[in-house]
Amino acid sequence: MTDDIAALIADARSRIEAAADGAALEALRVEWLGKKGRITELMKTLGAIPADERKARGAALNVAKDEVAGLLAARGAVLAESELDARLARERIDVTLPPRPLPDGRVHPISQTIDELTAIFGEMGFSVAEGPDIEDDWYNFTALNIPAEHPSRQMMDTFYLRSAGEAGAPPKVLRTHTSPVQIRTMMSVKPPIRVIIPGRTYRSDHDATHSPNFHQVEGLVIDKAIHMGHLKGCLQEFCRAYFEVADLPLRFRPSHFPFTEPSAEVDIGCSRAGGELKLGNHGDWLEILGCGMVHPKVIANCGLDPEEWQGFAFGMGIERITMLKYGIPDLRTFYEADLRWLRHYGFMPLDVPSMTGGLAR
Ligand code: 2NM
Repeated sequence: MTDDIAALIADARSRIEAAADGAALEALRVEWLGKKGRITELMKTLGAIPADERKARGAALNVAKDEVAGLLAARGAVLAESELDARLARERIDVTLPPRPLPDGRVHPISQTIDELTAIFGEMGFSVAEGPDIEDDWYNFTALNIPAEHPSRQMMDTFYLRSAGEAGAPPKVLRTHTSPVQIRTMMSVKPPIRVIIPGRTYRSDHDATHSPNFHQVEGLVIDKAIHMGHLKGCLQEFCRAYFEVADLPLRFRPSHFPFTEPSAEVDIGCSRAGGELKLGNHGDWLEILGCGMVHPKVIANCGLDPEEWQGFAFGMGIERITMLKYGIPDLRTFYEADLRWLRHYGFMPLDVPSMTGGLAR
């Protein structure tokens, strides 16, 4: 290789290695390899030199061209990497920072409890079902084995709609429990069934401890050979997870509901010493929910064969279990939309309950 070409490459090398950024490098590419670049111009002079020198010089220029192209590419890669490093350093975010607290909005305790119930029962394989607030008499009462003369059907207790029903049909009702959704589920889903139904319910009842609209969660399991052992295990698991007391004792007392047989009411262990309620194994009891084995008539009303399918159901008031867990003393405050109350008892929107490591965080 002739000395002038070797010097050319050395010059290119030192200039390229000193290029500070992509723009400087591109200018060098044009200066050396562009249409009027230094190597290109030398190529153009080949025709004017003697034939015996031309071949060797042409080859040397091609080597120089490849060499310079290689130097440009190598420097380009180095610059791209350091530019990426600089950008990563500049745009660094600390993913361990907690989310910034929002100034105002809070999740209402009722919604929080529904999210918690969904997490606990979700872990046990339950899904969530929903249904209409305005129900047919049949779904709300008849299918549930509640007879025509039953007190819960009285105008005194139930909101009836004046003219929403078809001519001749009984008037529609605001659902008095979420059980009609269990009926709808049994009629539309092929067992096995594991659902919970949290939702708004209505009763014509208004005093310090009753609201005309309140919230319930009911659960339903239908499968082959389901028995009261499953019912007890499931509700014990739920109560201990929800109230976050690992050895919380449960007491099952015989009771009566038209839609279950046998039926039971469930108490959890507590103490009321000193006027302060404490949950746990302290000798006293607090009623918390109702449950039972779904009555064979109810199963048959839904078009299922009670000889083949059995199950259990349960129901509880969401306000009540929320008041117990979070120490909210007055039912009426749930519906007052008082922002000071919500700031005190509400939950952060990103504080979504999950069973990872237990509910307590
Ligand atoms: C309760 C208590 C006991 C219940 C039963 C049913 C159905 F549809 F399966 F028959 N739904 N909900 C039930 C049973 C509800 O609430 C205190």
